[in-house]
Amino acid sequence: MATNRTFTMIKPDAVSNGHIGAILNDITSAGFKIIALKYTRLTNETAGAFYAVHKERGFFGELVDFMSSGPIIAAILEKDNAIEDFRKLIGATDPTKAEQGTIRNKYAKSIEANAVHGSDSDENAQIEGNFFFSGLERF
Ligand code: 3AN
Repeated sequence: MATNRTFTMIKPDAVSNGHIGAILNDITSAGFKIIALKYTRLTNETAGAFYAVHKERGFFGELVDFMSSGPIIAAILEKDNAIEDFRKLIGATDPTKAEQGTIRNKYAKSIEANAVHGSDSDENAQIEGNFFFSGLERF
C-alpha cells in the first residue's frame, strides 16, 4: 500500500468542547503523521467555498454557518492507506451510527456538529489541503 495523505479538520464543536488534544492523540496513536497543522477560523465565504460540492443540498446553509461559527484545526496527515484508514478512525457521518471507539462516536454531537472532517479521495485530499496550506513540498 502506498503512503498517502488525507486532510482533516477538527470542527468548531470539538474545538469549543476542548477535544483538540484528545483527537490529535487518537490520530497520532492510530499511526498518522502530522504533515501540516493550523488553528484558524473560516468565514461564511471561505466555508461556502470549501463545501461548494454540497451547495445544492438542503443542509448547505446550516453547514456553512456552523463551520464558520468558531475556530477549527486544519491538518494534513500521512499514512499508508490514509483516506480509508482515516475514515474508519472517524466513523460514520451520523455519530449515532459511528462505531464504538471512533472519533465521531466519542466526540460528535450530531450529524452536523460531527467533530471532524475526513477527505473521501486522494484527489479531494489534495484540493482540500491546498485550500489551507501552501509550500507542502518542503515536508
Ligand atoms: P463526510 O464528512 O462524512 O464525508 P458528507 O461529505 O456527506 O460527510 O457531508 C459533509 C458534511 O456535511 C458532514 N461532515 C456534515 O457536517 C454535514 N452533513 C452531512 N449530512 C448532513 C445532514 N443530513 N444534515 C446536516 N449536516 C449534514
